[in-house]
Amino acid sequence: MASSGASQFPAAAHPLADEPSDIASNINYHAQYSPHFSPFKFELEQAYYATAESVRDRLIQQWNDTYAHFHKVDPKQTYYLSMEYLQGRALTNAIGNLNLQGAYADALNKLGHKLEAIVDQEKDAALGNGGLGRLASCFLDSMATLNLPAWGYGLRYRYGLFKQRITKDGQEEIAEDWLEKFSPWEVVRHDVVFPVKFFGRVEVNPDGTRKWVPGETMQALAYDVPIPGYKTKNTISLRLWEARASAADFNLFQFNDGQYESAAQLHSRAQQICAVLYPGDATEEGKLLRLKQQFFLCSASLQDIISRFKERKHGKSLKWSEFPSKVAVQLNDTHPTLAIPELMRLLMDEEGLGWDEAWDVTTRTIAYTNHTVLPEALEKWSQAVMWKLLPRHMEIIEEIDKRFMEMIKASHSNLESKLSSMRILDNNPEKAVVRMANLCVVSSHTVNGVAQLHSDILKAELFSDYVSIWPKRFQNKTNGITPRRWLRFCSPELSNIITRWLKTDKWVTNLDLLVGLREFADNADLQAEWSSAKMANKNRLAQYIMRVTGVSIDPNSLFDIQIKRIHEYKRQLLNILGAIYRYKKLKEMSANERKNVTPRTVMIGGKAFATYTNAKRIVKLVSDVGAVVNSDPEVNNYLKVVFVPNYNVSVAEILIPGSELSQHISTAGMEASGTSNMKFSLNGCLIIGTLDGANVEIREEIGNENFFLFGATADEVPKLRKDRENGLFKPDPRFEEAKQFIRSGAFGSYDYNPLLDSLEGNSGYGRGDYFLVGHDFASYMDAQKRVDEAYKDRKRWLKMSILSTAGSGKFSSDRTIAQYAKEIWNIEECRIP
Ligand code: B1H
Repeated sequence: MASSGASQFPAAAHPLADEPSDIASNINYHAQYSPHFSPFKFELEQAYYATAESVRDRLIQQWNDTYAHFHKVDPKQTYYLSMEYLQGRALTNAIGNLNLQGAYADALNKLGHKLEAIVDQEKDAALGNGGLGRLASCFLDSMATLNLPAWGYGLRYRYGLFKQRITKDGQEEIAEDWLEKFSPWEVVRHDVVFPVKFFGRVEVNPDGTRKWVPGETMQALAYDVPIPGYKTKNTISLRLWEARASAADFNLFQFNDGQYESAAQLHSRAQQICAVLYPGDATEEGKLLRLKQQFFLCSASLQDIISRFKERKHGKSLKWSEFPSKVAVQLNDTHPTLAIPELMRLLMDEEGLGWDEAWDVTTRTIAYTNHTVLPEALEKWSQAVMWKLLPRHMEIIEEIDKRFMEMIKASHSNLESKLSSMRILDNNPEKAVVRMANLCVVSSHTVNGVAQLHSDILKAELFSDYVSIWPKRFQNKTNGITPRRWLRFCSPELSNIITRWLKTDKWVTNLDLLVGLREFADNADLQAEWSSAKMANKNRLAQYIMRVTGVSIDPNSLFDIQIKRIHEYKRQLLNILGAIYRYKKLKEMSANERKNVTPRTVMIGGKAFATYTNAKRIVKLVSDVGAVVNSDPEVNNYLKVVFVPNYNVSVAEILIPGSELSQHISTAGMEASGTSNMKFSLNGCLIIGTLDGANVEIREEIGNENFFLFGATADEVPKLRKDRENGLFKPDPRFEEAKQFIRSGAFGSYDYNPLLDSLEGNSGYGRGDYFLVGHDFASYMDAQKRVDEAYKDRKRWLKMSILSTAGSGKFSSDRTIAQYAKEIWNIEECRIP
């Protein structure tokens, strides 16, 4: 690494060799000399930490080389700002990316351990809620693999996403302590610390400029997580900020006076900032804390970015107009919107730029990704709370709003009547708010949606008025997933088959090569291999289900999976009502009739937000249905229903490779993209789904005939809702029968009425079947019939499965990130020699 001080940074002490015996001695070294436990223990846990540390040694070497190279070349860099990262486990991924699977397995064998058992020791890093967080993690993997000069920025939450336990009452949430012992993957950078300010007031300087006098100052301390690329030395950073108070803020006088709590007040306030991922925001206190988190991420990251920009001038004079040619900032949804006023403030108040210059730099630097059109997820912050926490930023936001209005009046007077909804500030006296999405659209050079349909809806609906002002600002970047974690490493069996048939493993970084499988889709040899790999994955999944639920499932049945956050728009209710109807029909059949039925195992997993009551009722209903069905000897050879507890990244890595059918059945127009649909289809799993989000593009790629389509389309939805309100909806008798069966008490005495009532009546969100479960039920059941028929024809099913994988090339996050790099960030590869 380049050294700026007098002394030279030491060269690598000794290069790390790749022989199993060298690796084993390195693991031994860590077990002895990086002790975290009492000496002389080398059980699974100790072996995991020592193994991880030996891998980390290699990553640190590559990491330093990458940083030094970026420093020397000084390319334009991308900074990805996200409140969420769902990293999952790191060990298998790191060993795989280093291409040392075999060597590590051998080394551990020598030490009396099995690699599979070692990797299972690791806790998931779950610093995210769902798709948006996992997308950020897939993006980091692709940025490293594509050798892009990029950084991820986030928060180091003490407690990530809760652990879900299923009890007789349904879901129970438990704090998940991913740092209980420590994480071998993070490196604290004691020299990377920035002050982050809150509260206070704004003062006017003698020259008329403005100055923020904060009421509270915290320190942001950097923890870096290495992100290795696949088969490249480039290793980039995920920089996670932790909040600290400084020693000077500890009131020794009060402490000595016995006032222990007030003595350490600032310290405990600092701890709260990164204590938990997305604390419930129902209370005023909770809202303030979430806003503090968002600002903490934005302020610390921008100070870091600016200091790097200054440091890399290499003695040349600072030209702020060049900032956007060195820095691209991507906002992962509106959660880091405060980066906009904070960059303006830093440039004006700290660096002395005027408004116009600062605005030019800011708007050429920042780009915004929208991930949802759901009204309740569009962030609106109370102006009162904002004035209190960030008075200077509110001044800046008011000025942006004012200038925006002036611009409309001056040059787009046709839009004047739309101003009240286009403005950033909503000054409704009942509840004055800042609309974060509007602030992002007005202040970014590019706004993108995450799938074609979603981007079209953004342009036609949510942001339509802005499109006429800035037609070129709006883009689509269809999401993607990393083929490393989601095929190469989670299903080595299938990966090896693919490599053998394509005669190359280049598909791992060039996923389009999978189309080469198409010509063999009918080949009996490939089908036999495919089938046995799938069966191995199904067996592994069945063992897992047995271990965590005690339910025995038959690997010869059709494995049907829906895993995602529990939400009414994702319609787990449609799935379970379908399973309930299936169960009822099985009960009515004779033993002989049942013999024609395709046996199924329906697995549903996902977490419900702790205060989302209807989502929790759905979890309870699925578990109750499972309890009844699975213990019914008459039918349980033909149907099992399992609620898979504590769905997370590692569980997905077991479920997805073992799946045959997966459900992506949201009300059309509501799921922005979905990304698990891509993971399933990449793993040769067929999709039953609506024309929503990325399903549309998946179906285009793999072919209509390989996709079980049903349901209303996005443009039909508004009229169907109207029709319902006008009493024009005629429910399918099967739908009525399934609901009635629940009401009859078939699944116990729990009160499901609120859930069933949400499907009744005729108006309103959360009532009157807003999500159109009733409307889509008939076509859903028909599509399920087609699934059952198709599964009976083994060859046809295997062919469809192979064609799913073959058609999934487009959904690599490498493709997505290459498009962001070229079409939004304007950055290029910077590979270390
Ligand atoms: C997505 C979110 C989200 N969209 C608010 N929006 C949050 C909104 O903590 N919050 O306040 C957290 C997350 N998440 C998802 O993004 C979409 O629903 C998926 O369809 C999409 O695939 C994913 C990635 O783009």
